[in-house]
Amino acid sequence: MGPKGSPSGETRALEPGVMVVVPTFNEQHNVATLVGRTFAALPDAQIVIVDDNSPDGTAATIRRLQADEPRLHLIERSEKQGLGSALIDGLQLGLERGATMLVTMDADLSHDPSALPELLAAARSHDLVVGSRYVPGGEIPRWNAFRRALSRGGNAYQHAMLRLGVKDATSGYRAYSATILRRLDLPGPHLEGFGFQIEMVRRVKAAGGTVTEVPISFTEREHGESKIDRKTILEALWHVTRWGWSERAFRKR
Ligand SMILES: Nc1nc2c(ncn2[C@@H]2O[C@H](COP(=O)(O)OP(=O)(O)OP(=O)(O)O)[C@@H](O)[C@H]2O)c(=O)[nH]1
Ligand SMILES: [Mg+2]
Repeated sequence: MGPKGSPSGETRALEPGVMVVVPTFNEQHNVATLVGRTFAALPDAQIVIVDDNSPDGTAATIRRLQADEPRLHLIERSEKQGLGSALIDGLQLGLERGATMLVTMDADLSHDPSALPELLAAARSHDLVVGSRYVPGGEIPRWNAFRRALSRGGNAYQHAMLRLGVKDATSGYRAYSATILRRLDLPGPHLEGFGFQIEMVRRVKAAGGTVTEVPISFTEREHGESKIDRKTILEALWHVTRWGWSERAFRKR
């Protein structure tokens, strides 16, 4: 781990296998439930929470849970540094600890841990499995029209520009094989908002990895605030446009 944070929690006695990476910023009302449901779904997995010094005391809640839970780890970073770098730090910890499959999952219970076994089953034959709202069987029961339009619009745009062959490239509920992550040579330059998710699909495909989607039901958060903002949307929009045009220019040459 670099100077940004240090992991805590004992792992030596545990079998490396699945590491579930969960970034948190002000998720105090969600993390305990999330941790409980995740271990219920995957008793052999380990979880790493990557917290950016949440003012609401999310890290203190995790430290309390760690007291009798050796499968739970915590990376504490000194300030809010964005979703992308939080995920990278968690994935790198998982690789360092010898995990063979690495899951990323939001802390706000939008991603139902009961879908984990299905995600991991698909990850046995693919390098990246995306939990998808837009394949048959996927759904978002309680989203308002604005969020639906934003997500649909973003995915239509990434498809038009990049042709990644993934219907829900912005979904953060995923499973990666350690093999493909090692090939990506993390961290590398990366985005910080949800554009990070699109970027990771590109990186996996560019490295020769296989990608598939499994349907998920995405639940709107009940507690805490969304961190999505205009800067995040513009960052993604700008980079997708830039990647799309540079790939077109490259093909023309
Ligand atoms: N460590 C860390 N975690 C973050 C940061 N920004 C967001 N997160 C976490 O990343 C996950 C996704 O963020 P959300 O705010 O739920 O974003 P979203 O799902 O696009 O928005 P909603 O659908 O409105 O919830 C959550 O677990 C957040 O707590 C950050 O800067 N640092
Ligand atoms: Mg959310």
